[in-house]
Amino acid sequence: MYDTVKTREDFPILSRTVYGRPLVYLDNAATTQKPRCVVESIVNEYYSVNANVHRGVHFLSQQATELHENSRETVRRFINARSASEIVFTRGTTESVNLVASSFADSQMQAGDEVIVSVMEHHSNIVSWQLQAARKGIVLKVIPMNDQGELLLDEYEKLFTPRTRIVSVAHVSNVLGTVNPVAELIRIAHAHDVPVLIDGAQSIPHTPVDVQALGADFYVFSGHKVYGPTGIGVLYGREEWLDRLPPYQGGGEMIKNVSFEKTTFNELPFKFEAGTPDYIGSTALARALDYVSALGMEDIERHERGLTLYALSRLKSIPGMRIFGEAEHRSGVVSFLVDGVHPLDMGTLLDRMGIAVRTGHHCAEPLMRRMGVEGTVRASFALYNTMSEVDALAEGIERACKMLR
Ligand code: 7TS
Repeated sequence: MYDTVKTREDFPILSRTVYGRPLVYLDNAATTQKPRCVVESIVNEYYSVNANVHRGVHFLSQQATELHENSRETVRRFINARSASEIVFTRGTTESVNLVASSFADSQMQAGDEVIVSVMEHHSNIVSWQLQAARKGIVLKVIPMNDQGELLLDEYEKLFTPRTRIVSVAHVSNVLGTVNPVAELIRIAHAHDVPVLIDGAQSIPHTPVDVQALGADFYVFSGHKVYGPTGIGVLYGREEWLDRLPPYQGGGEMIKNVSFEKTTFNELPFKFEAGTPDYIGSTALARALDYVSALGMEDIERHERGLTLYALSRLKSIPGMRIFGEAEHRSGVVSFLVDGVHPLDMGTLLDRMGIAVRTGHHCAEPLMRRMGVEGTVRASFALYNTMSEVDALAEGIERACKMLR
Protein backbone atom coordinates (compact mmCIF):
# COMPACT_ATOMS: atom_id res chain seq x y z
CA MET A 1 0.00 0.00 0.00
CA TYR A 2 1.37 3.41 -0.93
CA ASP A 3 2.10 6.07 1.67
CA THR A 4 -0.57 8.77 1.31
CA VAL A 5 1.38 11.44 3.17
CA LYS A 6 4.44 10.90 1.00
CA THR A 7 2.30 10.80 -2.12
CA ARG A 8 0.91 14.24 -1.29
CA GLU A 9 4.39 15.66 -1.76
CA ASP A 10 4.07 14.80 -5.46
CA PHE A 11 1.20 17.32 -5.70
CA PRO A 12 2.60 20.81 -4.96
CA ILE A 13 -0.84 22.45 -4.92
CA LEU A 14 -1.92 20.37 -1.93
CA SER A 15 0.42 22.25 0.36
CA ARG A 16 -1.02 25.67 -0.42
CA THR A 17 -3.44 27.53 1.80
CA VAL A 18 -6.72 29.29 0.99
CA TYR A 19 -7.99 32.07 3.24
CA GLY A 20 -4.97 31.29 5.40
CA ARG A 21 -6.07 27.71 6.00
CA PRO A 22 -4.63 24.49 4.65
CA LEU A 23 -6.39 23.47 1.45
CA VAL A 24 -8.71 20.46 1.83
CA TYR A 25 -9.42 19.59 -1.78
CA LEU A 26 -12.55 17.45 -2.05
CA ASP A 27 -13.71 18.33 -5.56
CA ASN A 28 -11.89 15.55 -7.33
CA ALA A 29 -14.90 14.41 -9.35
CA ALA A 30 -14.75 17.79 -11.11
CA THR A 31 -11.02 17.59 -11.69
CA THR A 32 -8.01 16.10 -9.94
CA GLN A 33 -4.77 17.84 -9.00
CA LYS A 34 -1.62 17.05 -10.99
CA PRO A 35 1.51 15.33 -9.79
CA ARG A 36 4.88 16.89 -10.55
CA CYS A 37 5.67 14.27 -13.23
CA VAL A 38 2.65 15.37 -15.29
CA VAL A 39 3.47 19.08 -15.11
CA GLU A 40 7.14 18.39 -15.80
CA SER A 41 6.22 16.30 -18.81
CA ILE A 42 4.39 19.29 -20.30
CA VAL A 43 7.23 21.70 -19.60
CA ASN A 44 9.96 19.33 -20.77
CA GLU A 45 8.23 18.43 -24.00
CA TYR A 46 7.71 22.09 -24.88
CA TYR A 47 11.30 22.92 -23.92
CA SER A 48 13.04 20.08 -25.67
CA VAL A 49 10.89 18.15 -28.16
CA ASN A 50 8.07 20.33 -29.43
CA ALA A 51 7.22 19.80 -33.12
CA ASN A 52 4.05 18.86 -34.96
CA VAL A 53 3.46 15.11 -35.14
CA HIS A 54 3.01 12.70 -38.08
CA ARG A 55 4.19 15.28 -40.61
CA GLY A 56 7.85 16.00 -40.47
CA VAL A 57 10.84 14.00 -41.58
CA HIS A 58 12.89 16.09 -39.19
CA PHE A 59 14.25 14.81 -35.90
CA LEU A 60 11.97 16.69 -33.51
CA SER A 61 8.80 15.79 -35.37
CA GLN A 62 9.77 12.15 -35.31
CA GLN A 63 10.56 12.29 -31.62
CA ALA A 64 7.27 14.04 -30.83
CA THR A 65 5.41 11.48 -32.94
CA GLU A 66 7.09 8.66 -31.07
CA LEU A 67 6.09 10.16 -27.71
CA HIS A 68 2.50 10.64 -28.91
CA GLU A 69 2.17 7.10 -30.27
CA ASN A 70 3.86 5.60 -27.20
CA SER A 71 1.20 7.39 -25.16
CA ARG A 72 -1.49 5.71 -27.19
CA GLU A 73 0.12 2.39 -26.31
CA THR A 74 0.19 3.40 -22.63
CA VAL A 75 -3.55 4.09 -22.75
CA ARG A 76 -4.15 0.80 -24.56
CA ARG A 77 -2.31 -1.07 -21.85
CA PHE A 78 -4.06 0.85 -19.06
CA ILE A 79 -7.54 -0.23 -20.20
CA ASN A 80 -6.40 -3.47 -21.86
CA ALA A 81 -7.67 -2.66 -25.33
CA ARG A 82 -6.75 -5.20 -28.00
CA SER A 83 -5.00 -2.73 -30.27
CA ALA A 84 -3.65 0.83 -30.06
CA SER A 85 -5.64 1.64 -33.20
CA GLU A 86 -8.74 1.36 -31.01
CA ILE A 87 -7.56 4.35 -28.93
CA VAL A 88 -8.72 7.72 -30.26
CA PHE A 89 -7.47 10.88 -28.55
CA THR A 90 -10.18 13.50 -28.04
CA ARG A 91 -10.58 16.60 -25.88
CA GLY A 92 -12.30 14.62 -23.15
CA THR A 93 -15.34 12.58 -22.20
CA THR A 94 -17.73 15.13 -23.64
CA GLU A 95 -16.09 15.18 -27.05
CA SER A 96 -15.81 11.38 -27.05
CA VAL A 97 -19.54 10.95 -26.39
CA ASN A 98 -20.41 13.58 -28.99
CA LEU A 99 -18.18 11.83 -31.52
CA VAL A 100 -19.88 8.48 -31.03
CA ALA A 101 -23.39 9.97 -30.85
CA SER A 102 -22.86 11.92 -34.06
CA SER A 103 -21.10 9.25 -36.11
CA PHE A 104 -23.27 6.43 -34.78
CA ALA A 105 -26.56 8.26 -35.36
CA ASP A 106 -25.42 9.31 -38.85
CA SER A 107 -24.52 5.82 -39.95
CA GLN A 108 -26.54 3.41 -37.83
CA MET A 109 -29.81 5.11 -36.91
CA GLN A 110 -33.04 6.10 -38.63
CA ALA A 111 -35.98 8.18 -37.40
CA GLY A 112 -37.76 6.21 -34.68
CA ASP A 113 -34.64 4.26 -33.63
CA GLU A 114 -33.88 4.25 -29.91
CA VAL A 115 -30.95 4.90 -27.59
CA ILE A 116 -31.06 3.77 -23.95
CA VAL A 117 -29.45 6.02 -21.34
CA SER A 118 -29.93 6.09 -17.56
CA VAL A 119 -31.53 8.57 -15.22
CA MET A 120 -28.19 9.24 -13.52
CA GLU A 121 -26.27 10.38 -16.60
CA HIS A 122 -24.14 13.51 -16.73
CA HIS A 123 -25.58 16.04 -19.20
CA SER A 124 -22.86 15.17 -21.71
CA ASN A 125 -24.36 11.69 -22.10
CA ILE A 126 -27.88 13.07 -22.45
CA VAL A 127 -27.56 16.20 -24.53
CA SER A 128 -25.18 14.62 -27.07
CA TRP A 129 -27.95 12.13 -27.88
CA GLN A 130 -30.68 14.77 -27.74
CA LEU A 131 -28.86 16.75 -30.43
CA GLN A 132 -29.03 13.66 -32.62
CA ALA A 133 -32.64 13.08 -31.59
CA ALA A 134 -33.50 16.55 -32.85
CA ARG A 135 -31.54 16.03 -36.08
CA LYS A 136 -32.58 12.48 -36.90
CA GLY A 137 -35.76 11.85 -34.98
CA ILE A 138 -34.26 9.21 -32.72
CA VAL A 139 -35.81 8.48 -29.33
CA LEU A 140 -34.22 8.42 -25.84
CA LYS A 141 -35.31 5.72 -23.37
CA VAL A 142 -34.29 6.05 -19.73
CA ILE A 143 -33.27 3.34 -17.24
CA PRO A 144 -34.85 4.22 -13.86
CA MET A 145 -33.26 3.70 -10.44
CA ASN A 146 -34.39 2.84 -6.92
CA ASP A 147 -34.11 5.21 -3.94
CA GLN A 148 -30.67 3.84 -3.06
CA GLY A 149 -29.47 5.06 -6.44
CA GLU A 150 -29.18 1.67 -8.14
CA LEU A 151 -30.33 1.10 -11.72
CA LEU A 152 -33.32 -1.24 -12.06
CA LEU A 153 -32.14 -4.10 -14.24
CA ASP A 154 -35.65 -5.51 -14.77
CA GLU A 155 -36.84 -2.17 -16.08
CA TYR A 156 -33.71 -1.91 -18.23
CA GLU A 157 -34.49 -5.22 -19.93
CA LYS A 158 -38.01 -4.04 -20.68
CA LEU A 159 -36.70 -0.97 -22.56
CA PHE A 160 -35.30 -3.07 -25.41
CA THR A 161 -37.35 -3.12 -28.60
CA PRO A 162 -36.48 -4.03 -32.20
CA ARG A 163 -35.66 -0.32 -32.62
CA THR A 164 -32.99 -0.19 -29.88
CA ARG A 165 -29.66 0.66 -31.53
CA ILE A 166 -27.29 1.55 -28.69
CA VAL A 167 -27.03 1.79 -24.89
CA SER A 168 -25.00 4.65 -23.36
CA VAL A 169 -24.50 4.64 -19.57
CA ALA A 170 -22.09 5.83 -16.92
CA HIS A 171 -19.83 3.33 -15.19
CA VAL A 172 -19.92 5.44 -12.00
CA SER A 173 -22.36 8.25 -11.15
CA ASN A 174 -20.70 11.63 -10.52
CA VAL A 175 -23.44 12.47 -7.99
CA LEU A 176 -24.33 9.24 -6.20
CA GLY A 177 -21.05 7.38 -6.53
CA THR A 178 -23.03 4.33 -7.64
CA VAL A 179 -20.89 1.81 -9.47
CA ASN A 180 -23.23 0.49 -12.12
CA PRO A 181 -23.12 -3.21 -13.01
CA VAL A 182 -21.77 -2.41 -16.46
CA ALA A 183 -20.63 -5.95 -17.32
CA GLU A 184 -24.21 -7.10 -16.72
CA LEU A 185 -25.71 -4.13 -18.60
CA ILE A 186 -23.44 -4.95 -21.54
CA ARG A 187 -24.27 -8.66 -21.41
CA ILE A 188 -27.99 -7.89 -21.59
CA ALA A 189 -27.52 -5.39 -24.45
CA HIS A 190 -25.39 -7.84 -26.41
CA ALA A 191 -28.09 -10.49 -25.99
CA HIS A 192 -30.23 -8.04 -27.98
CA ASP A 193 -27.40 -7.42 -30.46
CA VAL A 194 -27.07 -3.84 -29.22
CA PRO A 195 -23.66 -2.18 -28.65
CA VAL A 196 -22.84 -0.25 -25.46
CA LEU A 197 -20.95 2.97 -24.74
CA ILE A 198 -19.65 3.29 -21.19
CA ASP A 199 -18.94 6.76 -19.80
CA GLY A 200 -15.88 6.07 -17.68
CA ALA A 201 -15.22 9.66 -16.56
CA GLN A 202 -15.75 8.74 -12.90
CA SER A 203 -14.44 5.16 -12.97
CA ILE A 204 -11.06 5.36 -14.72
CA PRO A 205 -9.44 7.37 -11.87
CA HIS A 206 -10.71 5.04 -9.15
CA THR A 207 -10.81 1.42 -10.23
CA PRO A 208 -8.97 -0.90 -12.63
CA VAL A 209 -10.79 -1.10 -15.97
CA ASP A 210 -10.43 -3.85 -18.55
CA VAL A 211 -12.51 -2.95 -21.59
CA GLN A 212 -12.22 -6.42 -23.07
CA ALA A 213 -13.31 -8.15 -19.87
CA LEU A 214 -16.27 -5.76 -19.63
CA GLY A 215 -17.12 -6.33 -23.28
CA ALA A 216 -17.61 -2.57 -23.84
CA ASP A 217 -18.01 -1.49 -27.46
CA PHE A 218 -17.06 2.09 -26.60
CA TYR A 219 -15.44 3.37 -23.40
CA VAL A 220 -14.71 7.06 -22.87
CA PHE A 221 -12.89 9.14 -20.27
CA SER A 222 -11.17 12.48 -19.55
CA GLY A 223 -7.48 12.95 -18.84
CA HIS A 224 -7.98 15.72 -16.28
CA LYS A 225 -10.01 13.51 -13.93
CA VAL A 226 -7.22 10.94 -13.77
CA TYR A 227 -4.42 13.34 -12.75
CA GLY A 228 -3.63 14.24 -16.37
CA PRO A 229 -3.90 17.59 -18.11
CA THR A 230 -7.07 19.29 -19.30
CA GLY A 231 -7.96 19.18 -22.97
CA ILE A 232 -7.14 15.53 -23.61
CA GLY A 233 -9.37 12.49 -23.34
CA VAL A 234 -9.92 9.09 -24.81
CA LEU A 235 -12.41 7.25 -26.91
CA TYR A 236 -11.87 3.52 -26.93
CA GLY A 237 -13.89 1.77 -29.59
CA ARG A 238 -13.82 -1.82 -30.72
CA GLU A 239 -12.24 -1.88 -34.15
CA GLU A 240 -15.33 -3.43 -35.76
CA TRP A 241 -17.36 -0.44 -34.60
CA LEU A 242 -14.83 2.31 -35.28
CA ASP A 243 -14.39 0.91 -38.79
CA ARG A 244 -18.11 1.20 -39.42
CA LEU A 245 -18.46 4.79 -38.19
CA PRO A 246 -17.86 7.79 -40.47
CA PRO A 247 -15.40 10.56 -39.44
CA TYR A 248 -16.65 13.14 -36.96
CA GLN A 249 -14.67 16.16 -38.13
CA GLY A 250 -12.82 16.89 -41.35
CA GLY A 251 -9.31 18.27 -41.66
CA GLY A 252 -5.69 17.31 -41.74
CA GLU A 253 -4.49 14.04 -40.26
CA MET A 254 -7.80 12.21 -40.84
CA ILE A 255 -7.43 11.86 -44.63
CA LYS A 256 -5.49 9.57 -46.95
CA ASN A 257 -5.96 11.53 -50.19
CA VAL A 258 -7.92 14.66 -50.95
CA SER A 259 -9.18 15.94 -54.25
CA PHE A 260 -12.19 18.08 -55.04
CA GLU A 261 -13.81 15.04 -56.61
CA LYS A 262 -13.15 12.45 -53.93
CA THR A 263 -11.47 12.26 -50.55
CA THR A 264 -10.44 9.02 -48.86
CA PHE A 265 -10.01 8.72 -45.15
CA ASN A 266 -7.07 7.64 -43.06
CA GLU A 267 -6.94 4.37 -41.18
CA LEU A 268 -7.84 3.97 -37.50
CA PRO A 269 -7.45 5.76 -35.21
CA PHE A 270 -6.42 8.77 -37.34
CA LYS A 271 -9.76 8.80 -39.16
CA PHE A 272 -11.18 10.35 -35.98
CA GLU A 273 -8.32 12.71 -35.18
CA ALA A 274 -8.74 15.69 -37.48
CA GLY A 275 -6.18 18.46 -37.05
CA THR A 276 -3.09 18.74 -34.91
CA PRO A 277 -3.66 16.53 -31.89
CA ASP A 278 -2.81 17.54 -28.33
CA TYR A 279 0.47 15.62 -28.45
CA ILE A 280 1.82 17.49 -25.42
CA GLY A 281 -1.31 16.46 -23.53
CA SER A 282 -1.17 12.83 -24.66
CA THR A 283 2.38 12.47 -23.33
CA ALA A 284 1.38 14.06 -20.02
CA LEU A 285 -1.70 11.83 -19.80
CA ALA A 286 0.53 8.80 -20.28
CA ARG A 287 2.72 10.04 -17.39
CA ALA A 288 -0.43 10.33 -15.24
CA LEU A 289 -1.45 6.77 -16.11
CA ASP A 290 2.10 5.58 -15.34
CA TYR A 291 1.86 7.39 -12.01
CA VAL A 292 -1.40 5.75 -10.89
CA SER A 293 -0.27 2.40 -12.26
CA ALA A 294 2.90 2.60 -10.15
CA LEU A 295 0.82 3.27 -7.02
CA GLY A 296 -1.55 0.48 -8.10
CA MET A 297 -5.18 0.98 -9.10
CA GLU A 298 -6.31 -1.68 -6.61
CA ASP A 299 -4.56 0.15 -3.78
CA ILE A 300 -6.01 3.49 -4.87
CA GLU A 301 -9.45 1.89 -4.88
CA ARG A 302 -8.90 0.40 -1.42
CA HIS A 303 -7.64 3.70 -0.02
CA GLU A 304 -10.61 5.63 -1.41
CA ARG A 305 -13.07 3.00 -0.16
CA GLY A 306 -11.67 3.51 3.34
CA LEU A 307 -12.11 7.28 3.03
CA THR A 308 -15.65 6.89 1.71
CA LEU A 309 -16.82 4.50 4.43
CA TYR A 310 -15.30 6.74 7.08
CA ALA A 311 -16.89 9.86 5.54
CA LEU A 312 -20.29 8.16 5.39
CA SER A 313 -20.11 7.14 9.03
CA ARG A 314 -18.91 10.59 10.18
CA LEU A 315 -21.49 12.47 8.13
CA LYS A 316 -24.38 10.21 9.15
CA SER A 317 -23.85 11.14 12.77
CA ILE A 318 -24.58 14.81 11.97
CA PRO A 319 -28.19 15.72 12.87
CA GLY A 320 -30.42 16.43 9.85
CA MET A 321 -27.93 14.83 7.44
CA ARG A 322 -29.37 13.33 4.27
CA ILE A 323 -27.00 11.28 2.06
CA PHE A 324 -27.88 10.78 -1.61
CA GLY A 325 -26.72 7.47 -2.98
CA GLU A 326 -26.67 4.39 -0.80
CA ALA A 327 -25.84 1.84 -3.46
CA GLU A 328 -24.22 -1.37 -2.31
CA HIS A 329 -21.41 -0.83 -4.81
CA ARG A 330 -20.24 2.74 -4.52
CA SER A 331 -17.24 4.88 -5.23
CA GLY A 332 -15.72 7.90 -3.47
CA VAL A 333 -18.40 10.47 -4.18
CA VAL A 334 -20.57 11.60 -1.25
CA SER A 335 -23.56 13.85 -2.01
CA PHE A 336 -25.54 15.29 0.87
CA LEU A 337 -27.88 17.92 2.21
CA VAL A 338 -28.45 19.03 5.78
CA ASP A 339 -32.05 19.87 6.72
CA GLY A 340 -32.71 23.58 6.59
CA VAL A 341 -29.35 24.45 5.01
CA HIS A 342 -29.07 25.55 1.41
CA PRO A 343 -26.26 23.67 -0.40
CA LEU A 344 -24.75 26.90 -1.71
CA ASP A 345 -24.53 28.34 1.83
CA MET A 346 -22.91 25.12 3.02
CA GLY A 347 -20.42 25.18 0.15
CA THR A 348 -19.57 28.84 0.76
CA LEU A 349 -18.93 28.37 4.48
CA LEU A 350 -16.86 25.23 3.89
CA ASP A 351 -14.84 27.17 1.33
CA ARG A 352 -14.03 29.81 3.96
CA MET A 353 -12.61 26.99 6.09
CA GLY A 354 -10.37 25.95 3.20
CA ILE A 355 -12.54 22.98 2.20
CA ALA A 356 -13.29 22.75 -1.53
CA VAL A 357 -16.53 20.88 -2.32
CA ARG A 358 -18.93 21.15 -5.22
CA THR A 359 -22.50 22.37 -4.86
CA GLY A 360 -25.40 22.45 -7.29
CA HIS A 361 -26.89 20.04 -9.80
CA HIS A 362 -23.52 18.59 -10.89
CA CYS A 363 -24.61 18.59 -14.56
CA ALA A 364 -27.21 15.95 -13.76
CA GLU A 365 -30.50 17.83 -13.66
CA PRO A 366 -32.71 14.83 -14.54
CA LEU A 367 -31.18 12.98 -11.58
CA MET A 368 -31.85 15.97 -9.30
CA ARG A 369 -35.47 15.92 -10.44
CA ARG A 370 -35.68 12.17 -9.70
CA MET A 371 -34.35 12.82 -6.19
CA GLY A 372 -36.67 15.77 -5.71
CA VAL A 373 -33.94 18.30 -4.96
CA GLU A 374 -32.42 21.25 -6.80
CA GLY A 375 -28.88 20.44 -5.87
CA THR A 376 -26.60 18.81 -3.31
CA VAL A 377 -23.24 19.37 -1.68
CA ARG A 378 -20.70 16.88 -2.98
CA ALA A 379 -17.39 15.78 -1.57
CA SER A 380 -15.34 13.53 -3.82
CA PHE A 381 -12.11 11.73 -2.96
CA ALA A 382 -8.84 11.03 -4.70
CA LEU A 383 -5.75 8.96 -4.04
CA TYR A 384 -4.14 11.77 -1.97
CA ASN A 385 -6.98 12.53 0.45
CA THR A 386 -6.58 11.60 4.10
CA MET A 387 -8.74 10.57 7.05
CA SER A 388 -7.92 13.88 8.74
CA GLU A 389 -9.36 15.69 5.72
CA VAL A 390 -12.55 13.70 6.22
CA ASP A 391 -12.50 14.84 9.86
CA ALA A 392 -12.03 18.43 8.67
CA LEU A 393 -15.04 18.02 6.38
CA ALA A 394 -17.27 16.58 9.12
CA GLU A 395 -16.21 19.25 11.63
CA GLY A 396 -16.64 21.95 8.97
CA ILE A 397 -20.18 20.79 8.23
CA GLU A 398 -21.04 20.84 11.94
CA ARG A 399 -19.65 24.37 12.33
CA ALA A 400 -21.48 25.56 9.22
CA CYS A 401 -24.75 24.10 10.57
CA LYS A 402 -24.33 25.97 13.83
CA MET A 403 -23.68 29.21 11.97
CA LEU A 404 -26.56 28.80 9.54
CA ARG A 405 -29.27 27.57 11.84
N1 7TS B 1 -19.48 12.09 -17.57
C1 7TS B 1 -19.41 12.08 -16.24
C2 7TS B 1 -19.95 10.90 -15.49
C3 7TS B 1 -18.83 13.16 -15.58
O1 7TS B 1 -18.77 13.15 -14.24
C4 7TS B 1 -18.33 14.26 -16.33
C5 7TS B 1 -17.76 15.48 -15.68
C6 7TS B 1 -18.40 14.19 -17.73
C7 7TS B 1 -18.99 13.10 -18.31
C8 7TS B 1 -17.86 15.26 -18.59
O2 7TS B 1 -16.46 15.27 -18.53
P1 7TS B 1 -15.60 16.40 -19.27
O3 7TS B 1 -14.21 16.15 -18.82
O4 7TS B 1 -15.78 16.18 -20.73
O5 7TS B 1 -16.15 17.71 -18.82
N2 7TS B 1 -18.21 15.69 -14.36
C9 7TS B 1 -18.03 16.81 -13.62
C10 7TS B 1 -18.45 16.91 -12.31
O6 7TS B 1 -19.02 16.01 -11.71
N3 7TS B 1 -18.14 18.12 -11.84
O7 7TS B 1 -17.52 18.80 -12.82
C11 7TS B 1 -17.44 17.98 -13.92
